[in-house]
Amino acid sequence: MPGNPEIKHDEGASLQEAAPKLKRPPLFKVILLNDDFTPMDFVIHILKSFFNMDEAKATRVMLQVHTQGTGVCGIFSRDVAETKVRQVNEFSREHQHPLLCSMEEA
Ligand code: TYC
Repeated sequence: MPGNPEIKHDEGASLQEAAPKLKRPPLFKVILLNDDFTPMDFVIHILKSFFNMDEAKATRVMLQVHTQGTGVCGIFSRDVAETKVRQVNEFSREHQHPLLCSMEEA
């Protein structure tokens, strides 16, 4: 009898699986840091060639870094962000510029 308080209705409770705890993998912001030495044109070139920005967007981001100290180049998976950071820093060193690229969780 469904309403009878003497009858227990918990059959199957012990068979229930735990809810799967699926977390989305974290995303990472790739950022540029300002310095006093890297030429503005070089930074614009980096933003166009490594982050597929057009001239106008690259100029805006470069000026954001120049005036605020930091700026976001893009948001990527961990692997892609790590590769971008390494490529930008290697390219800057090859050209004897101190430009620093880094990443932080978005
Ligand atoms: N501050 C640099 C200059 O005056 C330009 C610059 C912009 C450097 C952005 C780094 O991430 C940077 N030449």
